[in-house]
Amino acid sequence: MLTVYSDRHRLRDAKMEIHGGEIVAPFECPRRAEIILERVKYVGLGDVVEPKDYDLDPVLKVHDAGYVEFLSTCFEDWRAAGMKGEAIPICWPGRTMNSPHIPQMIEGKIGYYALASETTISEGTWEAALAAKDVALTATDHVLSGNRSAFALCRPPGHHAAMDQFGGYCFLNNAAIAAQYARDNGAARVAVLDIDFHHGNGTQNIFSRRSDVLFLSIHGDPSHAFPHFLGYADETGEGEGEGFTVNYPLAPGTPYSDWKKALIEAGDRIRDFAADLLVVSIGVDTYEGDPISFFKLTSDDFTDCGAYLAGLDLPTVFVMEGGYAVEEIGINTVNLLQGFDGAK
Ligand code: B3N
Ligand code: ZN
Repeated sequence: MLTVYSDRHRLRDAKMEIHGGEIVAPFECPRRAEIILERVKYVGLGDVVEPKDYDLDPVLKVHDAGYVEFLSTCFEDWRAAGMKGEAIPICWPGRTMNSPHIPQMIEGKIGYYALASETTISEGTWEAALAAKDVALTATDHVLSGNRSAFALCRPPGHHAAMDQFGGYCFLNNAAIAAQYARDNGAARVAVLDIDFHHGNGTQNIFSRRSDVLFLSIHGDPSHAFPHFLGYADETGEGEGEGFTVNYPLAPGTPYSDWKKALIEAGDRIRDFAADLLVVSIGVDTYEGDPISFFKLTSDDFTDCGAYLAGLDLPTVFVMEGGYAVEEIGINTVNLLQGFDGAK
């Protein structure tokens, strides 16, 4: 399988995250992508290529223009306002302030465009996010041109990024950008299967009113896990998109045997939908040793999952999302991709 990788991901190197009332080192760090790349090369998964450059058009098909402008200028504006650290939201239009106004002051603006406060915008974040979308689009082009699969080794991840909100370590929604690009370049029906531990709230937000993109997510029950407010089983899509969003929230401690039942149900839905192309948001924070999650998948389970996905027999783009057991992230990610390749 081809891997698309850019070392520009290193430009996203935040120094802080808020967790447990403390400022801690970010779980989402450059080493994650480097370890995955090392494993890709070590096992000889296939060629590794640099991404091509794409402009902002594919981004603006799924993200709000004001949001994109905000992301591109946020860090500069933050510093210009005299702030010394990384840009971080501290105030939102919460449930009692459902306001359409976008403040001019950067502290208000970042609150408007944020869905959570653990994720800062640091110097270089925008450039790294742009490179990640190029990685996803290059992998998608590879599949659209007739190849069976490609692995987009994206970093920063994307699936929490909504039309106009960042958070959960995500800025641009790489999987959604890839799915929309596939729609615009020949695929009439696209399925996005999100197997990261966390619900893909951003991808759901982007496609929930659409019937041409089926979104399915298997994740930690949001009543116990981030992103807390989306990912419940009763969210099934809206308007024309009713029935095209499918959520499988699973309990703390879920082992692979139960997780796979949800995977098989999701696979059946993808078959019924008759997708032309599959985008897999691949997160390996479902691993039993992940420091911020609560499923119990083993390294071998990822191989089995990859083999199952191959059985769906669809052109498939794998887009990297989460996974924080850094020492095992390469083995787990590449096991899944090898499982897919091995089931040819
Ligand atoms: O959910 C957390 C979190 C939970 C447990 C932690 N421990 C036990 C150290 C630490 C953090 N933080 C909120 C931000 C999570 C963002 C998740 C990003 C992701 O992987 N999305 O797929
Ligand atoms: Zn995750």
